[in-house]
Amino acid sequence: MALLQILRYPDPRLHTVAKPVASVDTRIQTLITDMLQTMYDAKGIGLAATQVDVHERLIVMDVSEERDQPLILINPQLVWTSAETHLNEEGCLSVPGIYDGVERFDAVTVSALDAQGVSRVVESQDLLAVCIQHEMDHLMGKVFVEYLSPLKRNRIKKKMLKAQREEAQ
Ligand code: K1U
Ligand code: ZN
Repeated sequence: MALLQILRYPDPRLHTVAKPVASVDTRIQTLITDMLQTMYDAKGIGLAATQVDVHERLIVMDVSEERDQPLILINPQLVWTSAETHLNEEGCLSVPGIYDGVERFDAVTVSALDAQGVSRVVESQDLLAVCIQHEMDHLMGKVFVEYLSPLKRNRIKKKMLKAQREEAQ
């Protein structure tokens, strides 16, 4: 197992569009193990491969209280979205310390492969639905701050760059 480095906004690699996973092999299974460890260590509820600089369509999540219900989505596709949307408070491990509201579908259904390469359909609502939409955005190279106003986004960008400069000293 290994802890992976999480890219920090505004790293341009976060805007890379991920390619489909070609084969669910031992390389992908090792990546899943490492991404889960990285997500749990960072106290996140989700992590997209994009955030660890791997540009393939893979997401790990766990929204359970006990942190014992990992969910793996490989090559996820949205197959249904609810008519209703809500503004939800979101955070991001690539934008530490920043939380803001994003409008998301209340419920979504995705089809994806699981960690064994078996095709599954996952129905979600509430926090899991929000997390799936947030992580699928990462796979398209989109970070949640891009839903915010240019003014807020620029402030966040400056704050992140300042924190990264201070950390490097
Ligand atoms: O993708 C990521 O960076 C992980 C992100 C997922 C996420 C959190 C909240 C809403 C949508 C997506 C996080 O895990 S941020 C940290 C966190 O644990 C958290 C923050 C706010 C609410 C719940 C959890
Ligand atoms: Zn994120």
